Amino acid sequence: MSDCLFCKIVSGEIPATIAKDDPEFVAFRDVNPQAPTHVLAIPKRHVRSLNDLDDDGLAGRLLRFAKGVAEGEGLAENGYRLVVNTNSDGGQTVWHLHVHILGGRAMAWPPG
Ligand code: DGP
Repeated sequence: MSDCLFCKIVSGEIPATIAKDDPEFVAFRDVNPQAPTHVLAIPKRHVRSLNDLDDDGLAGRLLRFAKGVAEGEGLAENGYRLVVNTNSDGGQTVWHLHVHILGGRAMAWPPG
């Protein structure tokens, strides 16, 4: 989608620090990290939000990809948190489905 920030990262038009890449998904470091490790995993195909996701297979593969990112970042043993902010109350600010992968410190609960 031409005016989507994350589609521009997928196309290389906007630079990002890539953590993991495969034909269907890419993961890159969040520009405003909220934890020692903060990576965003996205489908390369434009999906506006989790509310717009109609592909069960993609959902499963995205989670598996995110798990692989966490393993690659060395987070698997101590643990990590996946977050999918959805629409305004969820705090979504970029309108391309993304999974936050946060780790490197203990996470608080409940989230803010
Ligand atoms: P959310 O609020 O869940 O929609 O998260 C959007 C995240 O995207 C937020 O943590 C900051 C990050 N972000 C916004 N613009 C850029 C950018 O240009 N590059 C990178 N790497 N991350 C960005």
